[in-house]
Amino acid sequence: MKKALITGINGQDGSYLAEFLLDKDYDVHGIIKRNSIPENQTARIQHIYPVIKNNLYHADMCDMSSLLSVVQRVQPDEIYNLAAQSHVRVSFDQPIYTLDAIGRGTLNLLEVVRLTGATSKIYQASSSEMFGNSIDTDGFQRETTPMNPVSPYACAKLLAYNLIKCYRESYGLFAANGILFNHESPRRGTSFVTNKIVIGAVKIKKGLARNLALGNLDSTRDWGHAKDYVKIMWQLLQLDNPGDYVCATGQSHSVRELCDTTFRKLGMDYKEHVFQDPRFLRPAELNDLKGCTKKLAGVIDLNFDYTFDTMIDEMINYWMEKL
Ligand code: G4F
Repeated sequence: MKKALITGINGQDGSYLAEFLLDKDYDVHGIIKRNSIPENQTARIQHIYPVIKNNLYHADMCDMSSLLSVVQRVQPDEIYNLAAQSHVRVSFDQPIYTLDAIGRGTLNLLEVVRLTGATSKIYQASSSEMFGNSIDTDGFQRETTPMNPVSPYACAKLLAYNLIKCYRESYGLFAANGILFNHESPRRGTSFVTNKIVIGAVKIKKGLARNLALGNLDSTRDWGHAKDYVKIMWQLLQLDNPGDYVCATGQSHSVRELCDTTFRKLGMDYKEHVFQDPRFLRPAELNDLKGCTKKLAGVIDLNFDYTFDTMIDEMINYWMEKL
């Protein structure tokens, strides 16, 4: 039985990945940051809690000794580093913590593996945010596109990305970067734009709210489904050699289009409800993201279960029932 350790197991991606690995008969372990309300930390993994409850550890990416203790205890075959301060706008409010959790946190993990001589393969959750506003002439971002981060979050992710490459090349660690474009689901944090729009629209439909305040409506994103993407994380660690791969759908939509689609599916017009609130604008914006997966498709069979439309449908159905 293979052992996997997931940092951030209680996040959107961590929870889907844990399910996926349990289905593959992995012994799944996870790191959780302590919170004074423990239920908040396990909300996304309640359904698998009975199976993994003895494999959950309090640790923090900023506390190397806590990582050392977990890695020594679990001796994982595979480590998935998904923990982060993952909100781009918040990274402007908490730049130092964001850098610590993502940049130094990844270095802490790499040093634990190197110094203990562990043979664990490492997956790093790298991000399309690292590209900033660089776009190739064909409109896509790919592995060779220059990386010009425009937020503290993206700067921290780029540091972690480079550390993964550095430790792979310097020490021969099996360390892979998945450069994931935006990925969503009903489990997405409610302050990210997709879930914020779906929840806002459902509330308006049910008469629980009248309006929805958003930031920039003109940026475009390449939105895939988190469940499709966790499978890729695992596949990257099953390759003969570690590498760095873009994971995306290759299609982009604007935030405005997302509003239009969501409100229309609920029989409403977003223009009557959505307004712009400067509080949700960012000091610097990443305008357009669209990923090219040619390199990834060269090493694995790429087929996604969800489309943009079926993903929005799933999110709407979830919140129509829940609210
Ligand atoms: O949903 P978002 O907050 O995601 P963002 O900033 O693209 O980052 C997400 O994807 C990255 C991968 O590319 C991850 F690395 C990162 O951890 C995170 O998961 O915002 C998407 C777009 C932005 O252009 C933002 O300015 O939506 C725009 N937006 C407009 N109004 C808003 C809002 N974003 C949020 N969160 N809230 C708004 O009210």
